Amino acid sequence: MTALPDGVRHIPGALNPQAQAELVDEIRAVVSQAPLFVPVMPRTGKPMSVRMSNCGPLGWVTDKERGYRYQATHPVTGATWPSMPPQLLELWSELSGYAHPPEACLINFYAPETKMGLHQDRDEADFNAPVLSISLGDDCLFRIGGTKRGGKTVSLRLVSGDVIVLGGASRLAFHGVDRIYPGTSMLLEKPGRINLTLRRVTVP
Ligand code: MD3
Ligand code: FE
Repeated sequence: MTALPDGVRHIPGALNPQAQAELVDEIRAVVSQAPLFVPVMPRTGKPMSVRMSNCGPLGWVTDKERGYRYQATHPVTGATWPSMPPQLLELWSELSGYAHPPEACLINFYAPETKMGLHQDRDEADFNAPVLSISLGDDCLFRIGGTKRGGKTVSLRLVSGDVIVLGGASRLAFHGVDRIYPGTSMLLEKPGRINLTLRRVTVP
């Protein structure tokens, strides 16, 4: 039994199967308006393996020239992001412990071979707000460490319906996704995983 780093709260089964299915329908509707795009690394232009979209007033995007940032419009269509489904706003008010609404919901889609390397999330102006993550579809192996690269890390299997809230000391922790376990969930039509991260971007 390994303890999670300070500030990490894991809520297994926070969403029941019906709530998960409803959320997947909402995300499908979002992605039909705001198609998944291929994020690329700043400067090198190297594509990441995860596919992304967003909903809410702001969305996280990245490209070769301008790098990581939040903006109000889709990088390909130029349209403003679809609004955030009410279910997500409710979950945030129940679980975040933060008095102001989230501004961005980043949608990460992981096909079976996808990984996400260890990184910190520091493109937001407000680090006092936690990040709330929702897992849907296949299980994954998630890893989180401390605020310095190369420190000790702990691994955690995240299952569809799980929520993790990353606040306090963990808000600037290094974290990543080492692997997806295809075929562990029947929620999605195809193997893969969706992760939603709700974030406050600006200081209220
Ligand atoms: C720990 N997403 O979008 S969610 C990301 O499963 C990201 O898609 C992963 O890392 C995913 O940036 C992990 C869990 C998570 C999200 C944000 C964090 C963990 C975090 C911010 C700070 C510390
Ligand atoms: Fe992250």
